[in-house]
Amino acid sequence: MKPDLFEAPDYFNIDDLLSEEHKLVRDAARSWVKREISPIIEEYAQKAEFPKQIINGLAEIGAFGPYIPEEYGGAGLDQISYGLIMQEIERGDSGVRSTASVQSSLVMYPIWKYGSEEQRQKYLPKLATGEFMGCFGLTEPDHGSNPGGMITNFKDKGDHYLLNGAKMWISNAPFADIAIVWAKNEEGRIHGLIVERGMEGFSTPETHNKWSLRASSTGELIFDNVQVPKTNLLPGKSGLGAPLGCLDSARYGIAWGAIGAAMDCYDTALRYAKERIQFDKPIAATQLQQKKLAEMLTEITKAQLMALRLGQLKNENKATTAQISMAKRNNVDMALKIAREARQVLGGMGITGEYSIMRHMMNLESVITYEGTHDIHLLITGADITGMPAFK
Ligand code: TGC
Ligand code: FAD
Repeated sequence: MKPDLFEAPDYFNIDDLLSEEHKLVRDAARSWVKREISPIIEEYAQKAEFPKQIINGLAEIGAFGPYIPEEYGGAGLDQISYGLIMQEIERGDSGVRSTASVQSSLVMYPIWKYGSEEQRQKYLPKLATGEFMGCFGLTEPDHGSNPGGMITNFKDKGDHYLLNGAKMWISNAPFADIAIVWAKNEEGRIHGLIVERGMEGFSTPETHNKWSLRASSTGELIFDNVQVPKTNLLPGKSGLGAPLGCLDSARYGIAWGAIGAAMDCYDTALRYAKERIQFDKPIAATQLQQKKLAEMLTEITKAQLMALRLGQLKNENKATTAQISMAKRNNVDMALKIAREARQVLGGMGITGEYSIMRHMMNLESVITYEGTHDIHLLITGADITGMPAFK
């Protein structure tokens, strides 16, 4: 792969709106990605393997629980810092950002928000350092966009719960130490359970043959009469709103992360267009390539402003689910379109692993599907503006 010469576009001087802390956190993540991710990521994506050696580094840049309070081992940062970290990691690879998103927003967040004090003390500090890795099981083979229909269930057996069912498409599942599993009780009410690796009847087979997020490890969660201690139920919240609340946090991070992938594609295409000579001049001097590059930068700038404003609203606890959906949908779609355009700027070279663009493009096909598909986010916006949900 080519050396990482990334220079971040900031056409509207958005850096001027960031605090010194934001810039320090962002720059630390940016240098780490250049040093630790860029040199290895193509190889790991090609061999479809998660580079486990980066876990310590992710913890060191604050990617595991950036906004979790320091008393629980988190970095105690604000929501804009969280977004900036996700942006920088996804600039390297969406699959690596997935690992950080899941650990922070889908594992640490529910333990922090819905867990008991004992659960917080037991799990959060170890999740923050990466000593424990987690995954989040909501999706099932027959219930993806409609998680409320889930059939995974648990029964009260007096001194423990008995868990049965299966989850699929679960990021980090094959190596996770713990899983936050969403299941229905005997009354059909959804609860979160902390399931630990090693519990009898719990297995996590890996999902192979992915053309997307190849550097992220995806798997199933299978529960065959798993005895879960009663102390492992998250007591603070039940109902579908509990997992959906976690998704708000993760989707917010993706709205920032996708900008990172888009910036990398734009920057690569711009550099290539200036250097590539055809018909005795750089292709950057042609109107058609300039149209592509100018439109990419315009869309990146709009997405940056949307993410920053959403971050301000999140910091004030004012961001709504529908606003988060709009930003996730817009920014991932923007990134995928830019990846496709940028790939064309590179001609044949664009399909090779010498450059990051094709990997970003394939990754973004997952990002536009997980955490709520492109269609589902449009329907969330539609429901919000009309008051008439059209899901069912
Ligand atoms: P609906 O009737 O709308 O809502 C059910 C209950 O939930 C409440 N609620 C929320 N609460 C908190 N936060 C939110 N964002 C909430 N959205 C809804 C709602 O008020 C209601 O509460 P109550 O008390 O009245 O019961 O539910 P619905 O069944 O009609 O579904 C709505 C829909 C389609 C929007 C929802 O199911 C949805 O978002 N579906 C998409 C599923 C999804 O996003 N799955 C993601 C799985 S995790 C993943 O992909 C991780 S990838 C990680 C990585 O690698 O980065
Ligand atoms: P479906 O729900 O079957 O949707 C198929 C198509 O139908 C989509 O285009 C959808 O938009 C459309 N559709 C569905 N309902 C409607 C409707 N009402 N109106 C119009 N169109 C509709 N899940 C987890 O729980 N944890 C994870 O860690 C996780 N990681 C993932 C990692 C990867 C790589 C991938 C690909 C997925 C992951 N997921 C995870 C699952 C992901 O959240 C689901 O794939 C996603 O929610 C969509 O569900 P589905 O694949 O079953 O598609």
